[in-house]
Amino acid sequence: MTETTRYSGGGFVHIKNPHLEAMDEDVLYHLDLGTRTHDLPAMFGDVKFVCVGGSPNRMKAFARFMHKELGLEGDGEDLADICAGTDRYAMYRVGPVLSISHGMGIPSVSIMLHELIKLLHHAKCRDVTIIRIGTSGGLGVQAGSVVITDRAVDACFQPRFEQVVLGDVVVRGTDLDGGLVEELLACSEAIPDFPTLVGHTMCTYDFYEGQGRLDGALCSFSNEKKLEYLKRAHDAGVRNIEMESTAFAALCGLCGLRDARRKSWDTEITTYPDVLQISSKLKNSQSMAWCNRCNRLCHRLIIL
Ligand code: R2B
Repeated sequence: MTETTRYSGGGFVHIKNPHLEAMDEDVLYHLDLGTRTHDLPAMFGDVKFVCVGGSPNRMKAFARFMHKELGLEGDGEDLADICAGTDRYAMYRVGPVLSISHGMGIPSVSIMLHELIKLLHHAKCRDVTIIRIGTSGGLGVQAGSVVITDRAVDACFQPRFEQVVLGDVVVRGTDLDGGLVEELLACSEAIPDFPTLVGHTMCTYDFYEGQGRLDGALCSFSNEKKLEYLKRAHDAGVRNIEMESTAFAALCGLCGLRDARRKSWDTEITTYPDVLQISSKLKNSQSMAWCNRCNRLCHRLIIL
């Protein structure tokens, strides 16, 4: 089964679940939020940018950085974790920006995205831009490169996200916004010491065997087979490997996070091994980069 429907609803975030309307209350269990317990429109109604990434600490650091960049009052050191009542995910709000961790892998990012998308819907947010940022393994690219994902593909190099629903395999598309890819690439031209390229991102269900690693607890293939697979991936246009992109692209696309005016971005920006590049089109036209090795900002570029 392939679902190709796309919503285009005036910038609102859509949920594709007829059951929700009949429910008195929607509890966002893993975010420790709910429609009865929290005034979601008041808390989140003016959110315009959502940045999601794997690690809670990194997303906290990103929120602090955003606090400074936006010139908000205070030093940003005491930002509260909105999801503090649960230790599943961490969420910080800084002006129009939400910074949220999603953990590792498709199941974790998928749970977070279901609840985040419902949150944005209940809060009546409009024209929301969502960007996944994170580390990934580069394939045939210089270490430290930024890969702007033009296509999220599965481990068979197909642009699809497969999920078993009630015993059937449901296949969803993983389209990303080509206009945004070009825009981000153009931005990268201002930073010659920071290699940036466009390529396909391969999403796997496993970090070890699933990504051709020889050092897991199990390994069922030879080094030659590994190299042959990685070469096939490279020939298919894959330039980096991670564990969330297909679910991210499918869920965001289906729920209208790219609206009819194409304002929203669900492009991934990933890099390996030490630099996390975080770019966001903010009101001051700024973007930023975080160095995982020294745990501080070490690059900066200007977004068009
Ligand atoms: C990149 O890094 C993590 C695995 O180390 C995983 O979340 C990913 O996609």
